[in-house]
Amino acid sequence: MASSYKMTYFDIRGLGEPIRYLLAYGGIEYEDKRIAFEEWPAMKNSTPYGKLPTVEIDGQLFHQSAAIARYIAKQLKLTGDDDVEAMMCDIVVDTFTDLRVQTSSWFREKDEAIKEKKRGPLLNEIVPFYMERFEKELEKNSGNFVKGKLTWADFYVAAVMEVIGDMCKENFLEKYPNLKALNEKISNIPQIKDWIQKRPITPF
Ligand SMILES: N[C@@H](CCC(=O)N[C@@H](CS)C(=O)NCC(=O)O)C(=O)O
Repeated sequence: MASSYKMTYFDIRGLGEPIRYLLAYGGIEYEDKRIAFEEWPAMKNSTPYGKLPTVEIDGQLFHQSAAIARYIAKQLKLTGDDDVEAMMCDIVVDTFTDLRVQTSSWFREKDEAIKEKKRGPLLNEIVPFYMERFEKELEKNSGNFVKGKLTWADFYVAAVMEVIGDMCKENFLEKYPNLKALNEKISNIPQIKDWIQKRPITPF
Protein backbone atom coordinates (compact mmCIF):
# COMPACT_ATOMS: atom_id res chain seq x y z
CA MET A 1 0.00 0.00 0.00
CA ALA A 2 1.31 3.43 -0.96
CA SER A 3 2.05 5.81 1.87
CA SER A 4 1.07 9.25 0.63
CA TYR A 5 -1.96 10.41 -1.32
CA LYS A 6 -2.87 13.90 -2.45
CA MET A 7 -6.06 14.40 -4.36
CA THR A 8 -6.64 17.61 -6.30
CA TYR A 9 -10.14 18.41 -7.49
CA PHE A 10 -12.67 21.19 -7.50
CA ASP A 11 -14.70 21.92 -4.36
CA ILE A 12 -17.43 19.55 -5.50
CA ARG A 13 -18.27 15.87 -5.06
CA GLY A 14 -18.51 15.11 -8.79
CA LEU A 15 -15.98 12.61 -10.09
CA GLY A 16 -13.88 13.00 -6.98
CA GLU A 17 -16.36 11.53 -4.55
CA PRO A 18 -16.00 7.84 -5.49
CA ILE A 19 -12.27 8.23 -4.85
CA ARG A 20 -12.93 9.98 -1.54
CA TYR A 21 -15.38 7.21 -0.56
CA LEU A 22 -12.81 4.51 -1.28
CA LEU A 23 -10.04 6.35 0.58
CA ALA A 24 -12.41 6.79 3.53
CA TYR A 25 -13.45 3.14 3.42
CA GLY A 26 -9.81 2.05 3.48
CA GLY A 27 -8.93 4.46 6.28
CA ILE A 28 -6.31 5.92 3.94
CA GLU A 29 -5.07 9.35 4.98
CA TYR A 30 -4.86 11.87 2.13
CA GLU A 31 -4.69 15.53 1.36
CA ASP A 32 -8.04 16.64 -0.07
CA LYS A 33 -6.94 19.69 -2.05
CA ARG A 34 -9.91 21.61 -3.40
CA ILE A 35 -9.32 24.35 -5.88
CA ALA A 36 -11.66 27.23 -6.66
CA PHE A 37 -13.05 27.41 -10.19
CA GLU A 38 -11.36 30.82 -10.56
CA GLU A 39 -7.96 29.22 -9.93
CA TRP A 40 -8.49 26.61 -12.63
CA PRO A 41 -7.59 28.44 -15.90
CA ALA A 42 -4.11 29.23 -14.61
CA MET A 43 -3.64 25.68 -13.44
CA LYS A 44 -5.20 23.67 -16.26
CA ASN A 45 -2.06 23.36 -18.40
CA SER A 46 -0.03 22.03 -15.51
CA THR A 47 -2.25 18.93 -15.27
CA PRO A 48 -1.57 15.88 -17.47
CA TYR A 49 -4.61 16.27 -19.78
CA GLY A 50 -6.16 19.52 -18.57
CA LYS A 51 -8.70 17.81 -16.31
CA LEU A 52 -9.26 17.05 -12.67
CA PRO A 53 -9.24 15.03 -10.48
CA THR A 54 -5.60 14.13 -10.25
CA VAL A 55 -4.14 12.06 -7.47
CA GLU A 56 -0.50 12.08 -6.44
CA ILE A 57 0.50 8.73 -5.00
CA ASP A 58 3.89 8.60 -3.35
CA GLY A 59 4.95 11.58 -5.46
CA GLN A 60 3.70 10.21 -8.80
CA LEU A 61 0.87 12.10 -10.47
CA PHE A 62 -2.10 10.22 -11.95
CA HIS A 63 -5.28 11.28 -13.70
CA GLN A 64 -8.54 9.63 -14.85
CA SER A 65 -10.91 9.18 -11.93
CA ALA A 66 -12.09 5.64 -12.71
CA ALA A 67 -8.54 4.33 -13.14
CA ILE A 68 -7.55 5.91 -9.84
CA ALA A 69 -10.64 4.54 -8.09
CA ARG A 70 -9.99 1.08 -9.56
CA TYR A 71 -6.38 1.16 -8.32
CA ILE A 72 -7.47 2.04 -4.78
CA ALA A 73 -10.23 -0.59 -4.97
CA LYS A 74 -7.60 -3.21 -5.88
CA GLN A 75 -5.59 -2.32 -2.79
CA LEU A 76 -8.77 -2.71 -0.73
CA LYS A 77 -9.82 -6.02 -2.35
CA LEU A 78 -12.95 -4.41 -3.76
CA THR A 79 -12.62 -5.63 -7.35
CA GLY A 80 -14.37 -8.97 -6.93
CA ASP A 81 -12.77 -12.37 -6.52
CA ASP A 82 -11.47 -12.98 -10.04
CA ASP A 83 -10.83 -11.29 -13.37
CA VAL A 84 -14.39 -11.83 -14.55
CA GLU A 85 -15.78 -10.13 -11.44
CA ALA A 86 -13.24 -7.32 -11.90
CA MET A 87 -14.55 -6.88 -15.44
CA MET A 88 -18.12 -6.89 -14.14
CA CYS A 89 -17.20 -4.00 -11.81
CA ASP A 90 -15.72 -2.11 -14.77
CA ILE A 91 -18.86 -2.74 -16.81
CA VAL A 92 -21.05 -1.21 -14.11
CA VAL A 93 -18.77 1.82 -13.74
CA ASP A 94 -18.46 2.34 -17.50
CA THR A 95 -22.21 1.99 -18.04
CA PHE A 96 -22.93 4.40 -15.22
CA THR A 97 -20.42 6.74 -16.85
CA ASP A 98 -22.40 6.57 -20.11
CA LEU A 99 -25.35 7.96 -18.17
CA ARG A 100 -23.27 10.43 -16.17
CA VAL A 101 -21.72 11.91 -19.32
CA GLN A 102 -25.19 12.61 -20.74
CA THR A 103 -26.44 14.24 -17.55
CA SER A 104 -23.36 16.40 -17.10
CA SER A 105 -23.35 17.46 -20.73
CA TRP A 106 -26.98 18.54 -20.26
CA PHE A 107 -26.06 20.29 -17.00
CA ARG A 108 -23.28 22.28 -18.68
CA GLU A 109 -25.49 23.44 -21.57
CA LYS A 110 -25.29 27.22 -21.55
CA ASP A 111 -28.26 27.96 -23.78
CA GLU A 112 -31.20 27.88 -21.39
CA ALA A 113 -33.76 27.25 -24.16
CA ILE A 114 -31.86 24.20 -25.42
CA LYS A 115 -31.36 23.00 -21.85
CA GLU A 116 -35.06 23.23 -21.11
CA LYS A 117 -35.89 21.38 -24.34
CA LYS A 118 -33.53 18.55 -23.49
CA ARG A 119 -34.64 18.20 -19.86
CA GLY A 120 -37.76 16.16 -20.67
CA PRO A 121 -36.04 13.52 -22.83
CA LEU A 122 -33.20 13.28 -20.32
CA LEU A 123 -35.43 12.74 -17.30
CA ASN A 124 -38.22 10.78 -18.97
CA GLU A 125 -36.28 8.61 -21.38
CA ILE A 126 -32.51 8.49 -20.86
CA VAL A 127 -32.39 8.34 -17.05
CA PRO A 128 -35.16 5.70 -16.72
CA PHE A 129 -33.56 3.61 -19.48
CA TYR A 130 -30.43 3.23 -17.35
CA MET A 131 -31.97 3.27 -13.90
CA GLU A 132 -34.46 0.51 -14.68
CA ARG A 133 -31.65 -1.70 -15.87
CA PHE A 134 -29.54 -0.92 -12.81
CA GLU A 135 -32.54 -1.81 -10.65
CA LYS A 136 -32.72 -5.23 -12.30
CA GLU A 137 -28.98 -5.84 -11.87
CA LEU A 138 -29.24 -5.06 -8.17
CA GLU A 139 -32.25 -7.30 -7.79
CA LYS A 140 -30.48 -10.16 -9.54
CA ASN A 141 -27.37 -9.75 -7.38
CA SER A 142 -28.94 -9.47 -3.92
CA GLY A 143 -28.55 -5.70 -3.64
CA ASN A 144 -24.97 -5.29 -4.84
CA PHE A 145 -23.88 -4.98 -8.45
CA VAL A 146 -21.52 -7.92 -8.67
CA LYS A 147 -22.52 -11.37 -7.40
CA GLY A 148 -23.94 -10.03 -4.14
CA LYS A 149 -20.46 -8.85 -3.09
CA LEU A 150 -19.40 -5.39 -1.99
CA THR A 151 -17.24 -3.92 -4.76
CA TRP A 152 -16.03 -0.52 -5.86
CA ALA A 153 -18.88 -0.46 -8.40
CA ASP A 154 -21.29 -0.08 -5.46
CA PHE A 155 -19.28 2.82 -4.02
CA TYR A 156 -19.01 4.43 -7.44
CA VAL A 157 -22.71 4.32 -8.25
CA ALA A 158 -23.78 5.34 -4.73
CA ALA A 159 -21.57 8.44 -4.87
CA VAL A 160 -22.16 9.52 -8.46
CA MET A 161 -25.90 8.87 -8.45
CA GLU A 162 -26.31 11.56 -5.79
CA VAL A 163 -24.30 13.95 -7.93
CA ILE A 164 -26.35 13.45 -11.07
CA GLY A 165 -29.55 13.74 -9.01
CA ASP A 166 -28.30 17.09 -7.69
CA MET A 167 -27.41 18.25 -11.21
CA CYS A 168 -30.87 17.35 -12.51
CA LYS A 169 -32.56 18.56 -9.30
CA GLU A 170 -34.33 15.21 -9.11
CA ASN A 171 -34.31 12.72 -6.27
CA PHE A 172 -33.76 9.59 -8.33
CA LEU A 173 -33.46 7.50 -5.20
CA GLU A 174 -37.15 7.91 -4.40
CA LYS A 175 -38.07 6.32 -7.71
CA TYR A 176 -35.67 3.40 -7.66
CA PRO A 177 -35.86 1.33 -4.45
CA ASN A 178 -32.93 -0.99 -5.13
CA LEU A 179 -30.64 1.94 -5.91
CA LYS A 180 -31.94 3.68 -2.81
CA ALA A 181 -31.18 0.61 -0.70
CA LEU A 182 -27.68 0.42 -2.19
CA ASN A 183 -27.10 4.10 -1.49
CA GLU A 184 -28.24 3.63 2.12
CA LYS A 185 -26.07 0.56 2.55
CA ILE A 186 -22.97 2.41 1.36
CA SER A 187 -23.82 5.59 3.26
CA ASN A 188 -24.19 3.59 6.48
CA ILE A 189 -20.79 1.93 6.33
CA PRO A 190 -19.21 3.56 9.41
CA GLN A 191 -16.22 5.10 7.58
CA ILE A 192 -18.48 6.49 4.82
CA LYS A 193 -21.00 7.76 7.34
CA ASP A 194 -18.20 9.54 9.15
CA TRP A 195 -16.93 11.06 5.88
CA ILE A 196 -20.42 12.20 4.83
CA GLN A 197 -20.85 13.92 8.20
CA LYS A 198 -17.61 15.83 7.97
CA ARG A 199 -17.25 16.48 4.22
CA PRO A 200 -17.72 20.03 2.89
CA ILE A 201 -21.27 20.75 1.77
CA THR A 202 -21.28 21.30 -1.99
CA PRO A 203 -24.07 21.70 -4.57
CA PHE A 204 -23.10 18.56 -6.49
N1 LIG B 1 -12.51 11.11 -17.76
C1 LIG B 1 -12.03 12.10 -16.83
C2 LIG B 1 -12.94 13.31 -16.92
C3 LIG B 1 -12.45 14.43 -16.04
C4 LIG B 1 -13.28 15.68 -16.18
O1 LIG B 1 -14.07 15.84 -17.12
N2 LIG B 1 -13.07 16.59 -15.24
C5 LIG B 1 -13.77 17.86 -15.26
C6 LIG B 1 -14.40 18.11 -13.89
S1 LIG B 1 -15.56 16.89 -13.44
C7 LIG B 1 -12.77 18.96 -15.53
O2 LIG B 1 -11.60 18.84 -15.19
N3 LIG B 1 -13.24 20.07 -16.10
C8 LIG B 1 -12.44 21.24 -16.31
C9 LIG B 1 -12.02 21.40 -17.75
O3 LIG B 1 -12.33 20.56 -18.59
O4 LIG B 1 -11.36 22.42 -18.01
C10 LIG B 1 -12.01 11.51 -15.41
O5 LIG B 1 -12.85 10.64 -15.13
O6 LIG B 1 -11.15 11.90 -14.60
